[in-house]
Amino acid sequence: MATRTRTAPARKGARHRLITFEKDAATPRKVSNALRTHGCCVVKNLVSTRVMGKVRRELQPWLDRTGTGEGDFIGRYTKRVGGLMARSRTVGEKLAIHPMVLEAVDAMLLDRCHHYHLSPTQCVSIGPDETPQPLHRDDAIYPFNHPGKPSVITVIWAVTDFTLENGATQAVPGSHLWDDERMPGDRDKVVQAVMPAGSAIIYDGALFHGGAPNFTNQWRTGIILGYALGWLRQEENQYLACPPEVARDLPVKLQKLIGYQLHPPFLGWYEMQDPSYALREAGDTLPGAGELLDTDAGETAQNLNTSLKRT
Ligand SMILES: O=C(O)CCC(=O)C(=O)O
Ligand SMILES: [Fe+2]
Repeated sequence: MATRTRTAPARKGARHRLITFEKDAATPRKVSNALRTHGCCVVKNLVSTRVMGKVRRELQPWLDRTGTGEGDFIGRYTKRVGGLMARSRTVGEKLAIHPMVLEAVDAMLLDRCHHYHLSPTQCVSIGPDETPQPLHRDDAIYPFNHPGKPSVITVIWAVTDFTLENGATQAVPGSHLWDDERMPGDRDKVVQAVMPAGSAIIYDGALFHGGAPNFTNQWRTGIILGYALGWLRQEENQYLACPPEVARDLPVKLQKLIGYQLHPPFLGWYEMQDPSYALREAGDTLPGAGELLDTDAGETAQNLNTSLKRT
């Protein structure tokens, strides 16, 4: 008897949305899959309120001595403090190198670079009466066409609770797949990353998003940590923000993430050495030029070059 095969109904395009994971369900694979499909996801309570309390105490003195911004994009009722690797030990050790986040970023960026770097590090405190920030793409600082492979992954950590009323980040799920002509319009669904302190929204830098208006009388504080392909210039100048005399005391993993490491084949050298050389105490003599191009790294770069030319 002939078997009849049923034709599967045509697959509709994925309905784009902001998925929220509980901490224990948020595996790097699920997070990176959500980023590929929807461009963003929220992970709730990724660090404890105790950790966020520490972050808040470390950053409050910096916020206190910082004025509000002077433009519609950065916000006229919003305070921004950068240089976070030098200004908050807890942001560096508990947020920037959070293992789950790094594994998810690995999955998103490591097919286009040997390693990635921290790009912007910024505390964003949205004050009462702030108006919406224009929706934008964080990766617009680089001249890549959209849609394309991700070059930037951004994480915004909630230091205070993020609510609908106090300015929880707005995002347009699926917009990371749009071309360069399309801008968010009235028919596009804008969602907000409502989440308790200690949670984070993670998104592809190509996703349209922005700060939201703050209708309350409290400050909404978040921390932006962006990760960019290791051969791109970092958005924030990390070597001024976290100079060698400060970076010297940080965990090696963080030093590397800041950029104190050579990207193969020999990008970013200092004194013809790996830039971690700058973290040593200076001696009286200068080193002889290092053979920076080690064969393995050179091959990696070669493979990357070949695959990049295909994309
Ligand atoms: O603070 C926020 O919610 C978003 C800020 C942002 O996207 C930016 O300044 O690039
Ligand atoms: Fe942004």
